[in-house]
Amino acid sequence: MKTYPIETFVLGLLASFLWFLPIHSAEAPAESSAVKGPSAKGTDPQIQGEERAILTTAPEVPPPITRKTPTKVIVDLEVTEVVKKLADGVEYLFWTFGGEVPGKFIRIREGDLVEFHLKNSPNSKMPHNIDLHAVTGPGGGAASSFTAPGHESQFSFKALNPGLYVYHCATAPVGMHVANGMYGLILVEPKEGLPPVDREFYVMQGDFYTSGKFGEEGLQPFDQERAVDERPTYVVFNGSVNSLVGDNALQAKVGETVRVYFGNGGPNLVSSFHVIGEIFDHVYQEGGIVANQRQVQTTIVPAGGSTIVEFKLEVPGTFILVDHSLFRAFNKGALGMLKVSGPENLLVYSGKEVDAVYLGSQAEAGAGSEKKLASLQSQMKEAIAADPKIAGLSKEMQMEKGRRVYMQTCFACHQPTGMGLPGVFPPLAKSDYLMADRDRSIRALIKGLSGPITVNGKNFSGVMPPVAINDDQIANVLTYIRNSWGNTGDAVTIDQVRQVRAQSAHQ
Ligand code: HEC
Ligand SMILES: [Cu+2]
Repeated sequence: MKTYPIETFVLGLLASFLWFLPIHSAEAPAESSAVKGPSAKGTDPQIQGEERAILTTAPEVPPPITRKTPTKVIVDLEVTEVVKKLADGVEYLFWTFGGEVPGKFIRIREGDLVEFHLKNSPNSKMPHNIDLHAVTGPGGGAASSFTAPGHESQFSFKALNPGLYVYHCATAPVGMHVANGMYGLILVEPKEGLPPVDREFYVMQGDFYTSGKFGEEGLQPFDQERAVDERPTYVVFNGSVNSLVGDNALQAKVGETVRVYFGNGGPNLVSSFHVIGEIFDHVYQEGGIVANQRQVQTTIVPAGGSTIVEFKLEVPGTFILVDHSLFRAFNKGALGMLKVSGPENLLVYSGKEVDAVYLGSQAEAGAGSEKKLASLQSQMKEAIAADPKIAGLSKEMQMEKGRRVYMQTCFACHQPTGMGLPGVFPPLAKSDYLMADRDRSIRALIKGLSGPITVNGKNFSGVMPPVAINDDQIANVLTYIRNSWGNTGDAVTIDQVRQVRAQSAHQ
């Protein structure tokens, strides 16, 4: 913490120093030296014609390239700094290539000459640039593309090497620009193309560092200390928790072969990419262009790296994409879904999908809850306008928020149904112990609970550790469990939680 202001100062100096360089060179009559080379500009006889790259937003991928000859491809990419959803109720100021995280997917062909136009929105506060790992040249284009807000830079490169490459911002402080979402993928198709498949998807992982804990609501600032310590609050696919869950799930059909272009923006973590219930038929390890592995369960994807996986879908159901470092998947957001429709194949799979169904419904309850909350929020606005008596609605809102806390923090032990596990985790559904004493439950969440207790006539002697949630979340989750699964009770207020916290601090 103490070094933070000094560091900011130094980085600030560095950034303001860099800032001036390109503005001056942009005023010079000639283009910067990086784009002058004969291989990049002008007279390559093989380059025929000119086209504009189709850029797509994840999980979409531009169509395969059918051209048999190299051409000049113009890429237009705008950097914007935008507040968007990081998780339900949580917002973050993302820095983006093209308005979304990850940045636009760029697809070109080996041998193409790329004329890159990087624009930085006039609304941006920071200068930005781009380092494409597909570029052969100093900084991967970074020095030639440094762009102040309201400016545009242009540089060209020849795509010498096929492969799936990460691009990212490389402006100081680089870690922070990447941590704010400045990365994407560029596919350089080999001359002979990639084998045809039925569907292609674009999924990219990234770690995020916020001052507030996971799920803490509101606009969350970037946390430098957590980033340096490599302790992310969020690890997500495609820029937000639940970006590939529920209605946003990837869709495919039985019998199809899918290809996933998977990137890892980092800035810190290495991903153990896995699809629960599937085996990758082919892996193009580290995003190279050779399908060099078969029958892979989990493939490692370095920060600033990528992989291509292909698998055929034999059975219907929901398949869960995860970083198999599992707390990231279940506690930090690195979880997505592929929904496969079509006829059952009982010869391949009997249908007892314990894992898939369990995880699926858990995550879907989260997504459903988000929608309900949005509709309740707008209802509440209307209700306030029409009638000041909003007590009922606000309790319902608390319950929805509480359901989210429950699905993130409590369900693993007490089960999504609130039924607990006999002899191990006591039930919350119709629990006489829970409903008998509100303040005792508040205390249990603040301080933890251990030792023998009796719930509905059954004895439990386990340990519940104190849960890492704030007073608001405690009030909401207790309101939820005290009004679910057959329980009926009052809303628990944040003031009641604060009182108990103050009392127990004196004990
Ligand atoms: C790591 C597992 C675990 C997690 C996570 C957990 N609990 Fe518990 N909980 C327990 C255990 C074990 C007990 C019983 C402790 C004892 O025997 O004294 C318990 C007891 C309780 C009780 C009192 C007993 C009852 O059935 O009424 C309540 C209420 C409760 N938990 C609520 C929650 C809530 C709300 C959350 C999430 C914010 C939560 N728990 C998260 C394990 C857990
Ligand atoms: Cu940047």
